[in-house]
Amino acid sequence: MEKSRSGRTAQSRYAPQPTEGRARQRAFVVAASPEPTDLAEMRELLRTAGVATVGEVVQIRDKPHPNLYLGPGKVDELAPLLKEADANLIVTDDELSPRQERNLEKQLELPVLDRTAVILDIFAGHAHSAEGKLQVELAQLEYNMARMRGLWTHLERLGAGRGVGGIGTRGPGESQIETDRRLARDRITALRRRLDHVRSNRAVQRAERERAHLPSVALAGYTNAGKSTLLNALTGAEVGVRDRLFHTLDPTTRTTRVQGRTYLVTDTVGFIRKLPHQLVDAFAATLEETKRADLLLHVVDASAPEEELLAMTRAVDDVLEEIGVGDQPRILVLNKADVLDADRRRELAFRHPEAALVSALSGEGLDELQERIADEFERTLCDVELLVPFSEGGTLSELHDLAGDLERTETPDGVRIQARLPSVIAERFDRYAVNGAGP
Ligand SMILES: Nc1nc2c(ncn2[C@@H]2O[C@H](COP(=O)(O)OP(=O)(O)OP(=O)(O)O)[C@@H](O)[C@H]2O)c(=O)[nH]1
Ligand SMILES: [Mg+2]
Repeated sequence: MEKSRSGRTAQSRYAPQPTEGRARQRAFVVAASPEPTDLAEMRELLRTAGVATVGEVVQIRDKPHPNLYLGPGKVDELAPLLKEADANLIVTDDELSPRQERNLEKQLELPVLDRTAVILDIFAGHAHSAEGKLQVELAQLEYNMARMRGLWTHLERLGAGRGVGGIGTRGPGESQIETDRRLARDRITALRRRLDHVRSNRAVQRAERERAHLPSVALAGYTNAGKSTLLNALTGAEVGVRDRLFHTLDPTTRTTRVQGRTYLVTDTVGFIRKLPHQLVDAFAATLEETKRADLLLHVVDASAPEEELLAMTRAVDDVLEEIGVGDQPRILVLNKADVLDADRRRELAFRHPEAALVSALSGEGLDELQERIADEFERTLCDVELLVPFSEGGTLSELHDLAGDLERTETPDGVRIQARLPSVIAERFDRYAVNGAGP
């Protein structure tokens, strides 16, 4: 994880030399928080990014210090600790303002990375598809643009001090930053254009699926909750699964059959607390898959302690709200049941009576989950009576897929069909409805 931003050299002057047998990047994690926080998640993010954590400090304060993130006294205390731990990188648990970052770096003479930069770095490493890569680059550029702007205002203020807008106020720094910003803006425009192009391909695929009229389920949840494992278990897909954060970035959709009906399941990017807004924006199209689903499975890692489970659930709910899927029908899926003892199972059943307890790994609870999914769709089922001309063989086979059981009678005018279909889907067959018995 080299620090590289436009307007700076990719290799920081503090860049550590590779040392044998020791982690090359040795991070000291710091947090300013109103209450005691566990930095386990940041350690996990760093592990995913290939960085060792060699020390950590949490300062309890109502708000981060506006100039330094930590209080000045704490920063002084930190200096010897960094030396002792032989840290060559400081990582903060929150996104920093450009000013905080600059001051902290200057004072401690080590490169500083904030939470957003760490997450962006992981995304950059895990992006495989063309769309994924473009989305991550866009998020990174937007993050950097904000930093350049910060620096620019700072220089502008220096200039203004020397005489309002007169000769000598335009330092070389400023024009360099203006050039950088223009380049960054051009690149952002180019990226958006290329993303539009890539996305139109996906829109075509989606249109094909929609033509197939299949009801759809989306898996959403905290990163590492087991969404991809569940997709594989439900549909027999072979999506990559790993014990690391943000392993999946690209959406995958597969079909599965429950009680004779076919439906679609989509697995997509996971969420995290304080998810950088640049990523939410850049991944809007990917998250679209979640928005379009008829039903949401909110997958939670139930092996986490209750308090953390609630925090993760809340973080996911917040992002879902933010992207506009707040009131979609959903089922809470408590995953990783295989590692729970009897006490914890009882507690979960008591605290989350509406949730489905499953293990995507051992298969426990998956039949019940499939039934709950079927029930959700069942609730919206309505009876239809259709007359489909013989020439529309495709429509007939679609109806077989959708309805599972249906009654068909051949008449001289075509096939008469009685079936129960989800109402959203029944509407699409309106034109075949007979005698007002249709939807
Ligand atoms: N014990 C246990 N482990 C599980 C279960 N489901 C998933 N895991 C493990 O949890 C880790 C993460 O699983 P993934 O399916 O990659 O999780 P994800 O939600 O897709 O994660 P991201 O794509 O990174 O957001 C892997 O090591 C899985 O083997 C389960 O039911 N029980
Ligand atoms: Mg995944």
